[in-house]
Amino acid sequence: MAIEFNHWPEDLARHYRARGYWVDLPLGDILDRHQHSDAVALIDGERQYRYRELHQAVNRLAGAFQRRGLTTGDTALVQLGNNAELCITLFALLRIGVAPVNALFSHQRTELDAYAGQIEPVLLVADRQHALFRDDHYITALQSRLPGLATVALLNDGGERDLSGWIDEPQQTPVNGASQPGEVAFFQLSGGSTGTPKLIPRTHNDYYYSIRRSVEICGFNAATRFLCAIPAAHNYAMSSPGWLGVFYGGGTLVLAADPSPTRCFPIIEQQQITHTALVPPAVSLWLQALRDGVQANLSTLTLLQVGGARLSEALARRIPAEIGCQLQQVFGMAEGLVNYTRLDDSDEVIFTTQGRPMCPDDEVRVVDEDGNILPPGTEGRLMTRGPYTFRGYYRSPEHNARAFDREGFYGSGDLIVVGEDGNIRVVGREKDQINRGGEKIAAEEVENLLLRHEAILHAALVSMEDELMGEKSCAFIVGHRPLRAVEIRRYLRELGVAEFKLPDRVEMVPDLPLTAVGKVDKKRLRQIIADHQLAR
Ligand code: J2J
Repeated sequence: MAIEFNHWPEDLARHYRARGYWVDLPLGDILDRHQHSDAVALIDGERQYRYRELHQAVNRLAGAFQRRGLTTGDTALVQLGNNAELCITLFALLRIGVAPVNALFSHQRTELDAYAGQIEPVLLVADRQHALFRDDHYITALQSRLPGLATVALLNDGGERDLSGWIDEPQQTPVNGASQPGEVAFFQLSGGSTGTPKLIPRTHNDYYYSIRRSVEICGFNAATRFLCAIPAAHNYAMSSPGWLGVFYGGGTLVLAADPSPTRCFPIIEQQQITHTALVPPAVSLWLQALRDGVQANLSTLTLLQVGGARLSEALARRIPAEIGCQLQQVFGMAEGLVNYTRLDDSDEVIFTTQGRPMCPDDEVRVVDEDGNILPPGTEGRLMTRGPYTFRGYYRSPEHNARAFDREGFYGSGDLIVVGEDGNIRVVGREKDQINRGGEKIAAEEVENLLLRHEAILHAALVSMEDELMGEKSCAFIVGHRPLRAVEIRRYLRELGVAEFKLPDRVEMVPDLPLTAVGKVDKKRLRQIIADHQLAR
């Protein structure tokens, strides 16, 4: 059975096909088109896969999954870090029509519970090296709640459920069963602004277009040697153009565990990396390392993409000057719309804007609070629809009613200004989210967890400025007794929540300021914390 999702209206779907955006090929085609190639597709530490080998590994794992009963229309919860197995698993699932949620490696019990509860997976793929999977407690707990979760594969397990063992199983069955190109290929994770993390169904057609067009704009080809050091399961790393874009173009993907200069500089030199993608805090660390005189030959690097959070103009200008490569700003979202500065744009555009939509049929509107379209050059809310922008979160009709307007435009919660040349500047945000150096925190999700603490009466999470991360989080708390930040962080850690969501600072207050309509006045709270920071 096909996975349910909100379809595009017929007339738009017809238009997207007529314009050649939707080509009705499954995403597995990205590898199939290189299946006879001896070029190196993937380098993960000491391991190296040629396209031919990668394709075979994918087929073997797809067969192993199929023999264990997985079939078209099933769903899977996958949590793997930046390694070859993540790529192999994704393609194997695509081959047999199983739609995964690719959780980030930083996610813990709370996040995985929320995703599993929504998709009711029949398969779990995880890594023994992740704290949650060091023993079987969490797996057993998940299975008792989700009786359909019959199949478990574990990286670094060594036993019968060992993922690498499954990848090595000789293929005995012909594999087939990819879902239809118009159907859901997998779920992406929303940065979120609500209590429960939302899932974004992405179809083969829409996602494949976003990859092909990204490859074209960013100039990826067989000579591209792309370093992926940001979380590979993130939409940015997968599709802008990311590692799927590298494979589409026939280039080489080099994986790294994290974007630190100590990790990445030697890899860039040894692997002759030509392209990579970072978030702004990583750029700061790279520039600092170079200023500190860290010896590194980065001369092969031609393009550095930066996205996920606001990049200051000052930092942007330092990139070509100090790293010696071109900068490309990327303003994207897992929900769809991706904007790029173009390789032949002027310095002015590249340093001061977040680029423009990649597709001529991306419709972007800037509206006021009531949804009225604003004149060009005015700051307002971003609304968008297009051939690769989703039409609804998975099983979330109420939230969708708020997130979309009547014409199917999605409101990203970003405040933007569109210049005369069409380039966008992201100037703020009206969603209740903290962007911690590209990692998104839904304030309500953390507040709900805080409210479960016996000594907490009220809680509000807001952003505060941070030189390196751009933003960090501060929790304002009304409690029965004074609570220290360490205590609160420990409490949340024990509940099982990604480390980046733990409040960086805690302020105990007698009460929370309210707006005229009785909502917590977060603007006031942000001001209070800004004043505190100034006073220090
Ligand atoms: C300011 N804010 C930005 C930017 C994203 C490519 C690149 C990034 C993402 C991503 C992605 C920004 N300047 N350059 O999926 O394919 C903020 C906005 C946006 C939100 C989306 C991709 N680039 N942002 O970051 O789903 O607020 O996707 O709405 O994680 O990040 O977050 P996410």
